[in-house]
Amino acid sequence: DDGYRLWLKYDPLTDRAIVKHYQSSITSILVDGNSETIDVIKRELAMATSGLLQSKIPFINRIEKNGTLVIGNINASSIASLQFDRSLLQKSEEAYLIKNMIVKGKRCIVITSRSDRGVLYGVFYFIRLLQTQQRIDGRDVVNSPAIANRILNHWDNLDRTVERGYAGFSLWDWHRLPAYVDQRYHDYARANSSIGINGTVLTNVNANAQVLTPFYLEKVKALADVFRPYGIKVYLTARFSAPMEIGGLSTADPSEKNVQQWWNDKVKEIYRHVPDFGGFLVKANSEGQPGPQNYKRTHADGANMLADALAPFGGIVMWRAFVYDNEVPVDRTKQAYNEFKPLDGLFRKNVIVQVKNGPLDFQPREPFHPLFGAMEKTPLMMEFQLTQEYLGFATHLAFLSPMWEECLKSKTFAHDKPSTVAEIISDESRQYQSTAIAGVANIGNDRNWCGHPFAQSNWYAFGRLAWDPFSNSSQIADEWARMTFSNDQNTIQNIKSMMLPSRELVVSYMTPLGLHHLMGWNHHYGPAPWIKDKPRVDWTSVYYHRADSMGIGFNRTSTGSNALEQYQQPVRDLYESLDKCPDELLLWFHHVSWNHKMTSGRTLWEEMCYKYQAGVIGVNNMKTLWDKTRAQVDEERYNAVKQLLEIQYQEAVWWRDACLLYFQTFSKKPMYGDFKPAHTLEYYQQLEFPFAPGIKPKW
Ligand code: BDP
Repeated sequence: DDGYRLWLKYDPLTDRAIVKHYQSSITSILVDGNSETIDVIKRELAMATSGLLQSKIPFINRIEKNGTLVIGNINASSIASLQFDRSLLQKSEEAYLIKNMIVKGKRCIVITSRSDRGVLYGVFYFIRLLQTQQRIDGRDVVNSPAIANRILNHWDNLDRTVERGYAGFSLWDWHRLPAYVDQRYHDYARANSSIGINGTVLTNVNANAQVLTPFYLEKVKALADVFRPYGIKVYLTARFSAPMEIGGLSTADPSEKNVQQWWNDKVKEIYRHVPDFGGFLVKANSEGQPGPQNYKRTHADGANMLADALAPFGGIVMWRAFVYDNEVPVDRTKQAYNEFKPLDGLFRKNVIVQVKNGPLDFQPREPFHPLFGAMEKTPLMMEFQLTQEYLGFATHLAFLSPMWEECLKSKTFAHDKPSTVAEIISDESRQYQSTAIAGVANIGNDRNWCGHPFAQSNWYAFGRLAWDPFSNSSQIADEWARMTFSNDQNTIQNIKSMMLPSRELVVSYMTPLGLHHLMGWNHHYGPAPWIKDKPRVDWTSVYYHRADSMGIGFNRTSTGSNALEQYQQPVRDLYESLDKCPDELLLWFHHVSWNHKMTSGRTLWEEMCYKYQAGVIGVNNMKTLWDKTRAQVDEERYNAVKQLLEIQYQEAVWWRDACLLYFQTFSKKPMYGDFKPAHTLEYYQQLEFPFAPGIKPKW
C-alpha cells in the first residue's frame, strides 16, 4: 500500500457480523437529482459499497425494498414529500440529516441536505460509519459545520516549489494546465470533500502577481472547474503591488482611484473565469511583502480596497495578522496586536483577519494568540500550520490535533465570559458567513501526498476540527487510524498510543517548558539555540531563550516586555505569577533561575534535562509500539514508518544533546539523568545543511 488512497481505501471489511448487518440494511440505493455533485455521490457510493461490502448494490429509481438508501437534497422529488423537521438544516446549506424512516412502506435510510454539497458531506459521513464498522440502524444524525469557510492554504509557488513543503513539489502543474487536467486534482478534491474542507488557496502567501494575469487565470479556471462538484471554492493570494507589477501603474496606493479601478477590473475578470471564486488571501507588510503601509495607509485601508472590489460577487478578503515591520522590536510577539487592535471595527464586512494560533510563528507550543481575546468588532479566523515547519518536517511523527485542540479550548475571557478560541472563531452571534479557519497544507506530489504516512492524519484532523472545532483528538485519531490502517482493536490502540502523545514528545525534545525558536537558521532544520548576529534579532535563537548565568527564558511579564498586557484577565494574572504559570509555558513568559524549584521537586536545570530525555524515551516507545503493529500493517507502509521513526529517534537525541550542551555553558551544572551526549557542542555547531528541504528562497 503506497498510501495514495489516504483514508478512503474501501478495502473489504473483515468483521463478518457487521458486514451482514450492512448487507441487510443497504439493499439498494436511490440517488435523486441531477448535478455534477450528484454524479460524484453516485461514483463514491458505488466505490465504497463494492469495496467495503464486496457486493454490488443496485442503484434504483423506485423504492421497492426494505433497506433502500434514499439520497438527495430536500427539493428532490423522492425527498420533498417526506415528513421531517426541516429546521434542523437551517443553519447552513451544508448541514445534513441522516434519518431512518419508513418511506412508501419500506424501511429506508434517508440522507438529505439543503444543497447537493451538503448531501455529499452526509454521504461521506455515512461511508465513514461503514469504514469504521459502526451500526447504521436507529442512528439519526444531524450535522452542520460550526465554521462556514474551511480552507487549505497552499504555500505553492508558480515554479512548483513549495515554501516549507516537505512532500515533494506542488500538485498544481501550471505548465501543463489548463489543457492537461491531472486525475490527481480530482483525488485531491475528493479527499478534501470527505472531511468537509470547502476552499483552497492555490498560491503562496509570499505572492507572485503573475497568477492574476490572463494566462494563469485560464489555468486557475481549469482547477476551479474540477473542484466545484466537490463543493470546493478556489481562492488566490493577492500581491499588493500587482497593479504596478502586472498592471503598469506607478503606484499601488489603495487611496488612488486608478489603483482601486485596477483591482475592480481585475476582480471582474477573475469572476468571468471562476464565477464562484472565493476571494483573496493577503500577506502585507510582513517579511518584505509590499502592503498599504508602504503608502502610509493602514491594513484596514488595504483590506477594504480589495473587499470593495470583491463584495459585488460575494468574495471575501482574508487579511493576515502575521506582520512584523522593519523596526527591531522589543518583543516580536506583541506586534500583531499592536497593529491590529487599533483597527478593530474599521474593516469591511467581507474582511476576515487571519490569525496564527500563537503570537510568534507556529512553534511546537505557544500560548493562544492574544488577538483572539481582543478584537470585538472584527471577525477573526484561525490559521493552523499542517506542514511541520517547526515539528520535524515530514520526517517526524507528530499528530497535531492535540496542539490545535489545546488552542481551540483556550479560554480568552473576551466579552467578560470564558469564551474559548473555538467559540470566538465560530461565534454564532456573528454573521455565519464570516466565520473561517485555514490550515497551511502539508500536501505535495509525493505519492502518499504528505511525505510521512502519519502526516496524512494532520490533513484529516484539520478537516474534522474545521467542521467541528469542539471535537476531540482521540476520536479523530481513532477514525483516521481505522480507515487508514486497520479496524483491529489492538492495532488501533497501539497506533493511538503513538499518535496522541506525539506532539508533546516533539515539544519535549525540541523546546520544553515554553522555550521556542531554537531551530536552524533559515531552513529551520535541527537544533541551533546558539544562532545570533543575523540581520534581525528576532531571527535569532538567543533573542528568544535569553539564557545567561542566572537563568533562561523571555520575561514577558509586567517587569519585562509586558506582552501579557495584551491578554484579558484572569489570563494575565495566571501567567504573570511565577508560581501559577503552568510549567509548559514557564519560559515563554518568565526568565527563571537555573535553581528555581519546579512543581516536580527538581530544579529548572534538572527539569530541562528531564524533559529533553523524556522526549527521547517517548520516541523510543513509539518504535516499540509500531513494531507491535507489524502483522496488521502492509509491508510498504510498515517499513516506511519504521525507518522514519528511527530517524526521528536519532534526531530527538541530537536535539537533546545539542540543546543541553549549549545551555550547560550557562547553567554550569552537570547533566541530570541517564544519558551522555555522543559529541561535543562544537561538533553540533559546525553541522551545516545547505540543501535542507522547504527553504524560504529569499532569506
Ligand atoms: C514562517 C515561515 C515563512 C512564511 C511565514 C508566513 O518560515 O516561510 O512565509 O511564516 O507565515 O513560519 O508568512
